[in-house]
Amino acid sequence: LKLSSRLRKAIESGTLRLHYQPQVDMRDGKLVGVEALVRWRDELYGDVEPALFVPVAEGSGLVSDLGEWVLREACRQSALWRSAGVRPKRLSINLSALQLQRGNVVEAFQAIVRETGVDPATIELEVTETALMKQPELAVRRLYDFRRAGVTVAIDDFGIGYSSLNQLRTLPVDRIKIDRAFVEGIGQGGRETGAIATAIVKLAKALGLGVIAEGVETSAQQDFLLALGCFEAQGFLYSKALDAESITRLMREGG
Ligand code: G
Ligand code: G
Ligand code: MN
Ligand code: NA
Repeated sequence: LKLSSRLRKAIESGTLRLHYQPQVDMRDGKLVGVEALVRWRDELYGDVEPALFVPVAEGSGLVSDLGEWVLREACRQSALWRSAGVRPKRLSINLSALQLQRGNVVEAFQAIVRETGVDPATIELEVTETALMKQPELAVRRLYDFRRAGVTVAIDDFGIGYSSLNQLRTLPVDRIKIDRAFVEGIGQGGRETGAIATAIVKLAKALGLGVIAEGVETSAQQDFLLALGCFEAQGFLYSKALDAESITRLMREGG
């Protein structure tokens, strides 16, 4: 059976899962949010990575089904956390390029908000630069619509795509996520050693945008970013993505 048919079955039968990677304030290690990351364990193929099956979904007409499943599940979980009194301040959800272009994506999200009772102000949508470049006018219009629905927007994997700096000035975004490729370079010697991360943090500050570093794995990287005035991070130094129950425990502990 083809991967796309198995994926369709997984979406329909509810065997996908969301894990949540902590986002921390590096100054005190406290949780400032979580990013939802979809997980799929197939009986035949084992764990299939989203980097593999999200493109499969996009190529086989499953993008809305998968995207809406992720949105609904994340919002449902956020509402659960709120009723348990442990709500994270921010829950980031990835939107694929094609998903952003779909005509009904904002309405679908609003329906999910009504259905789950989630506070949209706690939701942040992550879109990649590449997604914004595909059909820029359409993408920008969608982001404005999403923001009117009450969410914030982050540009994911910033620096590796091709968005122009001029476009960034006019985009309806709230935060930049420094791609982990530029965090990796910090403290490694060679030509780059954090130059691009430095430039991105300066750019974010100059434009009045928030900034968060991805893929922080060492305390040397953390110290470098803190010295730049980049205070938020995700990465294996703090935590990999965890299941919802583990996040609940973390929040109860005040982490
Ligand atoms: O968690 P990690 O291997 O698992 O994620 C790999 C890639 O898949 C990342 O680029 C991440 O943004 C993307 N990804 C993870 N979850 C989702 C999702 O729910 N929707 C979309 N569109 N991409 C996702
Ligand atoms: O592209 P996006 O940022 O949405 O994807 C997140 C991806 O990055 C996931 O695959 C996640 O497992 C991975 N990831 C998270 N933290 C780290 C890290 O510190 N190092 C590395 N190498 N990967 C990470
Ligand atoms: Mn992301
Ligand atoms: Na990213």
